[in-house]
Amino acid sequence: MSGIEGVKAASRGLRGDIATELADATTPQVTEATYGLLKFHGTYEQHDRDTATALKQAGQEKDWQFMVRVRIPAGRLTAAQYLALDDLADRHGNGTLRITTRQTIQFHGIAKRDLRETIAAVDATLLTTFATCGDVARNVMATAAPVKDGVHAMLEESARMLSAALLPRTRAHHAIFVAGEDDGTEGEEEPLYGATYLPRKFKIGLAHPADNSIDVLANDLGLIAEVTGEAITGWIVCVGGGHGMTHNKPRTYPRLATPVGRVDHADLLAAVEAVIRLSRDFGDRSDRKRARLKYVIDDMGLDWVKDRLAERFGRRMDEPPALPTLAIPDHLGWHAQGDGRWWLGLPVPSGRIADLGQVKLRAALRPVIARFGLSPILTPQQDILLADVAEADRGAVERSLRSLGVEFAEDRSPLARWALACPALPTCGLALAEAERVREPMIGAIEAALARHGLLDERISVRITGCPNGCARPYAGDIGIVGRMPGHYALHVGGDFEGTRLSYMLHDKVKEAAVADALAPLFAAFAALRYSNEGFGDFCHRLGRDALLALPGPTKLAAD
Ligand code: SRM
Ligand code: SF4
Repeated sequence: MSGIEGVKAASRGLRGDIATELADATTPQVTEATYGLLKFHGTYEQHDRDTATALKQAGQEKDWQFMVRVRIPAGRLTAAQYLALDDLADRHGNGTLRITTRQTIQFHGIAKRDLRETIAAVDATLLTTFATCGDVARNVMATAAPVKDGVHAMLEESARMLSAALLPRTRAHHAIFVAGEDDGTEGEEEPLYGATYLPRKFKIGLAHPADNSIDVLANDLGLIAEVTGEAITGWIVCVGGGHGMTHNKPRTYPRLATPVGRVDHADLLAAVEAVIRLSRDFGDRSDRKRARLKYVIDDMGLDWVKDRLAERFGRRMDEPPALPTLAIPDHLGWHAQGDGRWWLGLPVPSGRIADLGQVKLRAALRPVIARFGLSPILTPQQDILLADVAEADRGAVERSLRSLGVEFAEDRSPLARWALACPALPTCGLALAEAERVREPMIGAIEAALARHGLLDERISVRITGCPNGCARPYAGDIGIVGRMPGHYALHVGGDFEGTRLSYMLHDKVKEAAVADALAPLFAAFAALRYSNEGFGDFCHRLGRDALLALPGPTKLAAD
């Protein structure tokens, strides 16, 4: 068993020594066991990696700090919740809110002494940080589009229902972070999770076939709605998705979820619990690198999985139909909701809501959301939708945002609009290279390469991560740029925009400044040889790695 299994078992329902350690003002850090348990409560201990070396040389402590993540099913916030979170970013955080690729908000830079108060303040908004990290079912994703029809209402409602139903039963979170003390109990029973919770994180996403913006097949459990008229009548159950892998360790790999069944809408929760129990019972608890459900599926085979699922569901699920065609609509810009109101989708580079130079996005969002009573929705593309804008207010909303330099979708190229980048340095302890901080120059260089071939208006997705864990889902989409070592990236191509095919690695260890050069010959070939309406990822898939490598182009891309 890996070390954290013992910590979980002895934790009295995720209490451990958290309360005592948070109350200890003599150190800015926590112990390893408490670090592991705190994740379940929604926070990671980190340090500022930019200053670490200088502080060490000066014989000083690292700048220890915490990241806090909020659980926001389907990315839905009320105006009041958004404003409360915005306030916290100044009160205890680093002055930014960061929209994540799973439709949540993260705060960075929180000191240990402020951790309890920060988490309590989030919980006071009727959101929670509980079960956003750790070995449990995380934030439940669903399409962000606030279309006012029966199907979208059911998607949102299902995400909220699952999110609430899958929260662990322990009262530890409330006791420690809201009431402010360990209640001393031995721990409550966890009917779904059991005493040691899951072997690993567990991710759930709900998609409409016409809107796979959540990348449904990247989830441990992806559910695709079966739509009949104005209602969702059933779900295709797809299991075993995930992106995490380790460079040079082929026993770890990204995988798309596989359809294993179909259930009626009324059985949604029972089906989800059955899949969670499958992961709970068979995930590898000795090796956290191979503990995700995807490895159980591949190691044991689909027939075995269906049998084990039937035992946990109470009967066999219906055989799944062929996967429907999945599409990804553009949620940015102005869209009619269908109830006389509008939503405005704004691009947020890397999801970082901040005031940067002339672009004062954070300062602009606050008054607009408050004055017009807008409902913010966070998207899996790290963007924000401002919903419920009255027709008469559209001009005023736009003017107010523009006055503080906010960029609209039409101000950015399609490439920039669809690009994702994970936080990486300086906060992520696992980052091997930069991501968020090189997003703009990298996108700029790729835009220039596209422009040379008349491709600037192409809808191409680029996903940049600082390491192979895949937090910006780099192995789906058209182009994946994956941190390999400082200043160097593995370049992946050949996935598809719709998230239904994984990419392959074209080049390893490409220098940061050479990423656009490595793509340039591909763009030239794409412009000359593509089929009409063929996407860039589809083109790279059709030609294949060998043909792409044979294209004339720069030869010196990689590190020495
Ligand atoms: Fe992630 C770990 C950030 C979505 C796969 N992820 C981390 C940590 C907590 C680093 C750590 O363990 O010390 C990162 C915190 C960095 C920081 O400074 O904030 C981190 N992951 C993120 C976010 C914020 C990226 C973003 O750009 O928005 C996303 C938060 C989602 C949320 O709100 O819940 C985020 N992470 C993802 C996704 C995408 C998804 O789920 O759709 C993936 C790929 C899918 C998957 O799970 O396989 C992902 N994160 C990982 C992994 C690899 C897991 C694996 O099975 O190997 C790790 C490393 C780990 O768990 O050991 C990781
Ligand atoms: Fe950190 Fe790697 Fe995730 Fe980026 S992909 S946030 S570097 S763990």
